Amino acid sequence: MNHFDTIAAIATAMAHGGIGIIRVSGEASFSILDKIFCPKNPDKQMSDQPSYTIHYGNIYDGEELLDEVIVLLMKGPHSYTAEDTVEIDCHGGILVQQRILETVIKQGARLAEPGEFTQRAFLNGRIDLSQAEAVMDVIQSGNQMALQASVSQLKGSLGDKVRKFREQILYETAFLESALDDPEHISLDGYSERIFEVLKQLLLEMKVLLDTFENGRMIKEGIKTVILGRPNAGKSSLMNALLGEERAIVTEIAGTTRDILEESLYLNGISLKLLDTAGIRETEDLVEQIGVSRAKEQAEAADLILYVVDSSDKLDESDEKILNLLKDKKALVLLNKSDLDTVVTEEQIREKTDHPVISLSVKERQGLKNLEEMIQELFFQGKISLKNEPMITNLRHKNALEEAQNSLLMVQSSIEQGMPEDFYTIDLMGAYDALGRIIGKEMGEDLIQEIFSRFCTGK
Ligand SMILES: Nc1nc2c(ncn2[C@@H]2O[C@H](COP(=O)(O)OP(=O)(O)O)[C@@H](O)[C@H]2O)c(=O)[nH]1
Ligand SMILES: [Mg+2]
Repeated sequence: MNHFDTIAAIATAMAHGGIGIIRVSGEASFSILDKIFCPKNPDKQMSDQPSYTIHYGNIYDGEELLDEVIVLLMKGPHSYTAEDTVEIDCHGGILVQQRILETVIKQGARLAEPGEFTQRAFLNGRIDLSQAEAVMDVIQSGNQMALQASVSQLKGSLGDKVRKFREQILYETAFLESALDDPEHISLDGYSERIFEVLKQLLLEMKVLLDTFENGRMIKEGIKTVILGRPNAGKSSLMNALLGEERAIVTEIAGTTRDILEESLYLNGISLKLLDTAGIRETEDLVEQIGVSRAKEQAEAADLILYVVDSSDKLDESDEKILNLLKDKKALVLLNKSDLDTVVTEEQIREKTDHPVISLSVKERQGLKNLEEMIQELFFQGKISLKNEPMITNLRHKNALEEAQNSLLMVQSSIEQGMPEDFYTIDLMGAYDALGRIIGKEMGEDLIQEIFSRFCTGK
């Protein structure tokens, strides 16, 4: 257990609300409370009270009554920070919270840095760094799936997996080292073949984990969904229909949308970053030309393309160009305006592309539900079941995991090239250290500081 000074901060949002919470953590938190808190029964000393008890009373700054509060006592190590912690629940005014905080500080606490409570939980060994980072992700989760992924990481699913990898690597390194030190008693005969298999299995598991990153990123940031199509196909109408509001201008004039419009959409537990674009066609209009080239750029970076076709109008060379943009992409072809006499059939599209085709009428609100289900299906096989499987949602973790992967690949190639065994250990340790950074081992203090500084105050 480390010994730190006592810190304090307002933990609730800096706005007027029902309740405000001032959080105090560190060795002096109970004694500070005794100096400013007068319980209903004035004979009670807070420092003598058992952990996990709640007490009613008043907070004073000297003689001045500040507020009527209840206080929560949590003794270390069974608290968020693993230190003695006090939470003062006061009325949720900004001024009253600030006054109480000032009083706490006057009595010897220091104002906490952003993320410092969580940092202490980490430094005191209650949680690893991946869990600490998950705290922030939980707070910032914008959709149900992101929340599930963050909570799973908070519970330690990623850290457990990483520790398992590390244990295996350490075991092999230790074995190698002892064999090299004591060749008379420990034989390395056949070891290269054996460790090669171990590495193969490890690399496979790492790949499975790395492959979750794309989904993880999309869950966290939203699936970048670009609506493409010829002018007047109904792209802006689709955008509006999905959003449930008249966000984009819709007219029967081709070339209405020229710039990219971006909106977030929350769909059955997942988030879409929805982009409406200018219709793709050959045009003399300069502004429209820019719009078209922007649409193409967006299409390249898209996670998903919704290609809207006006099925009442026959396909032309612009459609061929768009179909080209869909190659190697996740895409759905939407045959819109099914309420009109249609000339483009599903079969016709299927001859040109393997992407799923849906007939719909945005105007009549027909087929939209089907579209939403298809999107779910396309990305998450329709299921939202990542409750216990660890997932990578954080770029820092991804980079560390890739570094570990590369180091293990180096070991494999040393084996293949018939290098002596002592060559393996450096890269094994490289992988071990890289993995360690995910959970906050083998990491410089400045980097750790950097990570926690992105937190909010009071957390
Ligand atoms: N009949 C019919 N008209 C539609 C449908 N969807 C869009 N439209 C009309 O098609 C025209 C062009 O729509 P808009 O959304 O601006 O197309 P965009 O150029 O692709 O953005 C407008 O007059 C819309 O009302 C549909 O499903 N059926
Ligand atoms: Mg439009």
